[in-house]
Amino acid sequence: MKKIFIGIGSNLIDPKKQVVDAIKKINSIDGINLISQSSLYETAPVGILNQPNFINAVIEVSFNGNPYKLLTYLLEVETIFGRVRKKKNGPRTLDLDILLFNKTTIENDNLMIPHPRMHQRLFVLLPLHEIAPKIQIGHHGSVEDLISKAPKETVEKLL
Ligand code: PH2
Ligand code: MG
Ligand code: MG
Repeated sequence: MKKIFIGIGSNLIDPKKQVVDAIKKINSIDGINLISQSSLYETAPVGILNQPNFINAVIEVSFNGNPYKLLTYLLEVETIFGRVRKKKNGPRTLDLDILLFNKTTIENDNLMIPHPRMHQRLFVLLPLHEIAPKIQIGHHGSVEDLISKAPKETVEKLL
């Protein structure tokens, strides 16, 4: 089976609801089916520090199209959820990132798979590990090993 993982983040306007509703919206798209979802995690911001905490989660989906088509759908969902692109790494109502798309490697200006920073971000690795404890992240190694090497971050699993 295909292994496609999507990272979800929000830190504006009821972030928990944004994430829960986004998962429903993604699952409602023709050709995309939700296979599993992590818990929600409350995480301290990485990068720009003076912004609200995030809610993060990771989902696994099946999809019968190519990564660019999936990206197009996810950008549409971000827009529907009121995403306005102002500052790189700044606050957002919804961020949807393709983390892994089977063993596909893509490196161009519009799309990078595996996601170029996922291997060093605990707010991605911990929810990913919850639903795919054995997964490999490109040439970086296994999610387990990467968690043990990642820089410290505040990541709290919510009930
Ligand atoms: N996303 C970013 C930058 N920093 N920090 C946390 N905790 N969670 C995120 O989803 C996040 C971030 C850019 O995409
Ligand atoms: Mg992101
Ligand atoms: Mg993004």
